[in-house]
Amino acid sequence: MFKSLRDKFTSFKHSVGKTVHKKKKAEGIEVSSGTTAEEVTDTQKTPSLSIEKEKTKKKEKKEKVGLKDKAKALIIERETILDEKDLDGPLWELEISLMEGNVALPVAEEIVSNVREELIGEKKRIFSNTEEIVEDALKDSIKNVIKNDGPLFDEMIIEGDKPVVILFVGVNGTGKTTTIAKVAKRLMDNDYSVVIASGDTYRAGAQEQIETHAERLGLRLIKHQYGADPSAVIYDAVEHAKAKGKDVVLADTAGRMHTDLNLMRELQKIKRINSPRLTIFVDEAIAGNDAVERAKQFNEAVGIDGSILSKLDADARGGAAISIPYVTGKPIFFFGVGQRYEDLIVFDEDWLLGKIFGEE
Ligand SMILES: Nc1nc2c(ncn2[C@@H]2O[C@H](COP(=O)(O)OP(=O)(O)OP(=O)(O)O)[C@@H](O)[C@H]2O)c(=O)[nH]1
Ligand SMILES: [Mg+2]
Repeated sequence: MFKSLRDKFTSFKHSVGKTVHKKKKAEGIEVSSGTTAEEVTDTQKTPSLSIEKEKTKKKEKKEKVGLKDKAKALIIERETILDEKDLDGPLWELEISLMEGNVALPVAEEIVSNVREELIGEKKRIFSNTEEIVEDALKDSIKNVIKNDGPLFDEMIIEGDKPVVILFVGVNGTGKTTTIAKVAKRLMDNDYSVVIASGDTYRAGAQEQIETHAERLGLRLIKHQYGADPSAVIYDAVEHAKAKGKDVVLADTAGRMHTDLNLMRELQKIKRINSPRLTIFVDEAIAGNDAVERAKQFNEAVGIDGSILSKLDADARGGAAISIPYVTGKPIFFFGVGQRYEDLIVFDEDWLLGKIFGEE
């Protein structure tokens, strides 16, 4: 998980570290040549002193010059670390690396620009290690692109009028149905009552698949015949939930391409009729930039409130996790990290940053 991004960030840290080191070395030479002239002039003023006195004086001067050197070096170090020109190369490499890690172009540009801003002109950090400075800058930049100040999933369930209707949408095979089962399990573990609407009346086997999950979880499933209007199935599930005082309706839908206008209209109709509290876009992390593009298109066509990114366990790159919140302006609520019901992780900035920068 995130191995590729982690490796790329490590290489960026080394690259900046090397640049700083090189420049320090170059400017260090400048410091010693600057102090020699002063030393020579001072020594020339003391030809008549006795040898002993001369020795003591020289020692004192040496110490004085040493301190002066250090002070100068420190000032130069301030300037060394934070030079825009020096960072151009590493930042360019970073941008390429981010794109190779499946980070979408506008997101990569934003991260690079944030990192540039953080690294240049910062004087308070001069005493830290360069790689730490760079890692902090990267972390802050990523935090900046994934942050969302909206309400959390759990808050919306607690505060929403019951039944809270949640619609799951996305392209084929990305994990919608499995994710519904995972979310249902999580809600049940938190003492919410759940009804599932079998809104995929299109794909052969879809109804049996979700029925199996409902049976395993001991949940009521509302379904119609294959070919039925999904809006009507979901409507019935909502009516059932209202009648039985259930807390949450989780509505499945058939997978569809974002480019299929008719099927997108069908989702708009489902939304119009059932007014879901949340429309959640589900996609798989391994789809990388395709997932980012689809998230954007579903958001534009149907309007999403957030995403769930499945199959993070199978994704070595990780770019979609960073890109989707930025590109849609909507949060990621959960990550799917396996095929079991408990393989659902609540989105958390620190967890994500820990995975990207940690040791796995
Ligand atoms: N490794 C892994 N596999 C997952 C995850 N989520 C779902 N899957 C698997 O992905 C496959 C497709 O999952 P579904 O839930 O059927 O996907 P869907 O979006 O409902 O598919 P359609 O209904 O055909 O559009 C199944 O084999 C799931 O077990 C996950 O987080 N990690
Ligand atoms: Mg499905």
